[in-house]
Formats: sequence, C-alpha cells, structure tokens
Amino acid sequence: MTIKCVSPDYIRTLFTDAMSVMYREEVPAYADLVTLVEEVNAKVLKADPELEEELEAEGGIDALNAERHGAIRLGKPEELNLLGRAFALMGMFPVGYYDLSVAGLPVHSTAFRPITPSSLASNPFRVFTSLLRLEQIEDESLRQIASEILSKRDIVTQRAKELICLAELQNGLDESQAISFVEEIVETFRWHSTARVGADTYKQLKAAHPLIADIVSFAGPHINHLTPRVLDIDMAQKLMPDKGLNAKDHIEGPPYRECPILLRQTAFKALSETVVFSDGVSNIEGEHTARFGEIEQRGIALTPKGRALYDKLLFKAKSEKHLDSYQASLEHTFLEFPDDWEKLRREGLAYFRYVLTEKGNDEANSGGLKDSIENLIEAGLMDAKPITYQDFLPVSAAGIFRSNLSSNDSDIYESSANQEQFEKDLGCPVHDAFQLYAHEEKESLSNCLRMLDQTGCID
Ligand code: OOG
Ligand code: NI
Repeated sequence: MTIKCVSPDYIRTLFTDAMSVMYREEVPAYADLVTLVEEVNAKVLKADPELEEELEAEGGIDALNAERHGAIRLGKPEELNLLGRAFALMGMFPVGYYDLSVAGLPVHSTAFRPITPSSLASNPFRVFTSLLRLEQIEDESLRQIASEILSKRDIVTQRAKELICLAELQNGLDESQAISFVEEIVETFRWHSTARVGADTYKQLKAAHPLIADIVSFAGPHINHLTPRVLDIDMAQKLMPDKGLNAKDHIEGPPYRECPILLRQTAFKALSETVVFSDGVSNIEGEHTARFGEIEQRGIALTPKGRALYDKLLFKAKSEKHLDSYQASLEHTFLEFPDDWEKLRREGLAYFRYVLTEKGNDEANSGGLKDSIENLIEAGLMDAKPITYQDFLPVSAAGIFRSNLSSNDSDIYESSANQEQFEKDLGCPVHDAFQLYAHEEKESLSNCLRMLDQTGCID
C-alpha cells in the first residue's frame, strides 16, 4: 500500500502552531510578549517599507510572524537520540555543538533546525536542546540518585514512538498520521506541576545546580521558553516594562548597529511556579523557577573570520573594566567591527546571498557575459543580500540560562567540551553551521553566474 506523505515542513508548521498554542495557555505573559513583538514589527515595517521586500527572500511577513525558537533540557542520551529522530520527521536537524561548561553549566547542546534555504523560508522553527552531563555532578551519591531517577522516566508517549518507527519505515507520514504525531509529541514538552521527586531530593539537586533540579525533578523536558523574532529589539526592550514584563537589564549579544550581526536577545525573568513535590509518600507544595519569555533580533550570519572578530571583541568588552558599564565597553570595543554591508562582504566577515537585479534578469538572456563579482554588482546586474543567522551564541545562551536560574555568576570556566560523546549520544554528527551558510552563498552565486552567462562562458 502506498501512502501520500505530507512534507516535513508541513509537519514542523503543525508542531510550531501546537507549541505556540500550548505555551500561550501555560504562560500568559508569553501572549503579551507576542503582542508586543507584533506591535514593534508593524511599526518598524511601516517606517521602512523596503524591509518587507528584503524579508521576502526568507519567507516574508508570514514566516516572520510565525518565527520562533524554543529550548528544552534533556536528562539522558536515549532522550536525545529519540527526540533527534522525532525532530528529523519535522525537517529539523542538529546544527552546531555548544559547550556550556565554559559558563559553569553542566550541559552541552545543539540546535535542531531546518537546514535548507527553502525549508528555512517555509518555517525556521528551531529548538535549542541541551543534554545534562551527569559526570559534572561532583557528589557521587547525588550523581547516583539523579541517574536512578532519570533511568525510570520515559519522556515520549508510546503512540509517538510507534509513529516515529512507522515514519522511518514508510519514509514519512500521511496527513492524519502527521496530525496524531504532533498531538503526541507536544505532550513531551508539556509542563508538569507535580514533580517526580520529594522536596528533600529537589533541594539537594538544586544545591548541586538549579539546572540539575530542573532537568531531573520532572516527568519531561518542559519547553522553557518560546521566542518570537522582533525587528527592533531596543524598542521592544524599552516597551517591556509598560506591558508589565520584568525584563532582564541588558540585551545579550552585540551592541546596536546599523547592520545587525548574529543575534541579540533579551528576556523577562523566570516565573516562580507552584509545584507539588511528591516522593510517593508525602506531597509538599513548593516553588520552582524554569519558564521565561525571550525575544530576539536576528542579523547577518558571520564567516569564521567575522565570528573570530566578534568573539575577540566580546571578550575584550568583558575584560575592559575602565568604562562605566559592560554596555558602554561593548559599544566601545565594537567600533572596530565594520558596520557597513559592503565592507562586511568585501572583508569576508559575513555571508551573503547573491541575486540578480531587474537589470541582471533583463540581460540574463544576452549571454556571453564574463565578469568579476564586484563588476557585476557595480554594473547593477547582481545584488548581495545578507543571509540571516539561524543559530545561537553560547555566551548569550549562558546569559539567558543565568537570568532564569537567578544566578549572577558570570565567570568563564575552563572548557570541558566533549562533542564526540554528544554525537555518540545523539547517534549522528551535528552539522557545521558555517558550512551551511557558505554553501548557500556559493549556490546563490553560481546560480546568478549561470543565469548571466547562458552561453557558458564562466570558467
Ligand atoms: C536555553 C538557553 C539558550 C538561547 O536563546 O540562547 C537559548 C535554556 O535556557 O535551556 O535558548
Ligand atoms: Ni532562547
């Protein structure tokens, strides 16, 4: 029997919508944040009508309004492996390895996301996924307790598991199977107001690290935020208090620039939520903070050279103590980072997508053209558009983790990265983000050149 499979992009959109509905119900402040982002985006687009056209190449306003990322924290390798298989059905693949031990956090992470330009344009939903590193719990008996608690949990429903196996077997899901798969998989990310541990164990885990308590104490990896994309994060940050949202005091990532790079993020602080701690004998009411709201503004993806400059300047700003504030030194040190599209491109600091201009399209059929990139741009035949950064920043992620763990620790710790182990647990290697951006740039350029040179004069 042949079945009519729906596309992974379609399933991802069902999933994104279901997650958004669920989080809106669970965290009402998230709905306020989405409204605020919509207001800001409408204002920005009204003031700059050309921006709408620019956004078109990456899915337009519809994609922008639907755009989100979420984050989860997993407890054991099998969970990572199984969710990797579930995400793959939705066209989301692991990109990048984030070592958060440098920020003193006992996790390492990847981001599951679409990897092709067309899939990203159809819906760029990503899930930042962290895995607990049990070996980083120093106290041996506590490590044992945590491991035992985790060994007894199953975060994916039986039906979801069956559908994952079925999809792998038949190479996809039909419409009704996709709908039930999404209904089932959303359960994995639901909030549980009853913990699986007693109050004492929770306290012990929390003392080892609040993140460990958040991961180990519950039946599943509740989604801890869902982040919409805003076009002007400075405006949004200023408006947050008016909406009663308790914003963290500074924006993570690069400072304000004319030509935005990478990613800037801010958040409202985690909610204190009532939880029942239950060890099977007694139930005690207490509190847990995990879930928060975040917004982000995305800029251009940087090349390894651009990223090295970004990291250098960020580090310099952190160590520059003579200025009044971290923000002031950030603005100061980033003066060194070219803030001009042309310079970013010519100096090989960022990735661009090449497109033919109208004039270029007109000449596309004339054939016989052979020229350098710079001359084609100069002649008005080709344009270079910024490729949006689709990934995350470990230093910013650490800042976000901290703001919702009520920790002021901002030290840099010695790295104990272990990508090999992470990939072993995941069951496959993670994609290299630089390679994905470079590939997109290269493909767009060869497409343009091919179209401009129909007689095949390009070497
Ligand atoms: C993940 C924090 C990382 C981001 O936007 O950098 C993240 C977490 O708190 O689990 O989502
Ligand atoms: Ni986030």
